[in-house]
Amino acid sequence: MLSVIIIPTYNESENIEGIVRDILNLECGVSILIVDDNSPDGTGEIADRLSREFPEVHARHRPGKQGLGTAYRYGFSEALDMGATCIFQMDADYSHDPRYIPQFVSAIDDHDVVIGSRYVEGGGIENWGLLREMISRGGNFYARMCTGLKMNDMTSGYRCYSRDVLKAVDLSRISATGYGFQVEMSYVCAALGFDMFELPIVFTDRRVGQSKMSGRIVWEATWVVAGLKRKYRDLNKTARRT
Ligand SMILES: Nc1nc2c(ncn2[C@@H]2O[C@H](COP(=O)(O)OP(=O)(O)OP(=O)(O)O)[C@@H](O)[C@H]2O)c(=O)[nH]1
Ligand SMILES: [Mg+2]
Repeated sequence: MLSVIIIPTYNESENIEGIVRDILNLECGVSILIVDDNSPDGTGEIADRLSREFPEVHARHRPGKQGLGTAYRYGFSEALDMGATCIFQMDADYSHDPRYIPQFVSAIDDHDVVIGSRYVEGGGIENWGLLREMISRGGNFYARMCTGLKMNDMTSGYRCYSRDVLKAVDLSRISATGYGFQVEMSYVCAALGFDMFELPIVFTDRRVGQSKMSGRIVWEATWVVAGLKRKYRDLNKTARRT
């Protein structure tokens, strides 16, 4: 049983070392795969140093910023090649508290996908401005309307997939590069009939460093999510369960 946590990074030099050490200090036997897009602030060099220090830490480098979604797609196939049995997604910026990792690891035994959810009982958000929370809640409302899924937090980027799920999903078809990626993955997993569980998490705003959130990412998510049902109508016909 090998759990691999994928951490995509772009300019996270102030966060990456702390988050990696905090995860390893949990001593829950997970490996970490950092996917850095040639960050100008030297995050990639820190990742390389950590990979030399800890055998559980692996660093991959892409030549330039290509978006979160493609970093995850790349990380998923690398983690599958490493033989991972469960594959996490996690941000480097401390929004995703490592203390939940053991709960994810135990929940993935009983479910195909575990989503860290801010919008179920026991979950929440700390230190976000009103506008940011409105975009997130509005985005989830919109995603529920467009997809018909009942999930409360489809845009959460703190999640864990079992190996079978990522083997079943045709990753080359996932087109969203930003936030829409989380919704597109959720939709495809549900359409394939996988069992998805929302684990309550408290999400905190990034401590340091700059957000990569942009109007372009929100716009991409808006049109990608609107087209999901149509794009994947073939999957709905072949789903194992509905
Ligand atoms: N490799 C790679 N990582 C990225 C890219 N864009 C964002 N990331 C990383 O993805 C994670 C989430 O990005 P954030 O900037 O925190 O975006 P966000 O969490 O949606 O926005 P905030 O809530 O404002 O922090 C962080 O670890 C980023 O460093 C990218 O193009 N390539
Ligand atoms: Mg963030």
